[in-house]
Amino acid sequence: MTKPIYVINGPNLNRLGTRETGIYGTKTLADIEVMCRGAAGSRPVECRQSNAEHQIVDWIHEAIDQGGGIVINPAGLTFRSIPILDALKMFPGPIIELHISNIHRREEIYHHSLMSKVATAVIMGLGPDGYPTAVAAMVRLLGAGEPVSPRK
Ligand code: DHK
Repeated sequence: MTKPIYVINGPNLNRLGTRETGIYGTKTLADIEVMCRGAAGSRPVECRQSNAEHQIVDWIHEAIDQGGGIVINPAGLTFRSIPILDALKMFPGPIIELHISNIHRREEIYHHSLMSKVATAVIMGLGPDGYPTAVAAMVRLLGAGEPVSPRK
């Protein structure tokens, strides 16, 4: 069975479409899920969103057991969550950290991601289009065989 790509979204991203549309655009999370499934082609995709840190940790554990790769936008937890960082450290496959906005052009509180040090790659500033871009890159990283991860 082909291992799925986990697309995990953090707090407040369930409000996409109406949330600060000047920064995050007008696409909803449902729109983004359709874009991710299109970019994944035949590879299965698990799309999840939670405002709860523990739930995101649990989904990363699920991906450790069943997933091939993780595309994650931890949103506001990017800069604070050591539990999410610790969970990602245990994931054996490629990880793409994703932000809709370019966090380096935002306020100082958004500048220092805790996650980038364990990510295979970081994509930011492409708006909602960053999601299918990340999924397509993950499909290539996973290729047909074993995940290729410089993290090893
Ligand atoms: C989303 C958020 O919710 C913010 O807390 C981050 C990120 C930026 C994004 O650009 O996707 O800082």
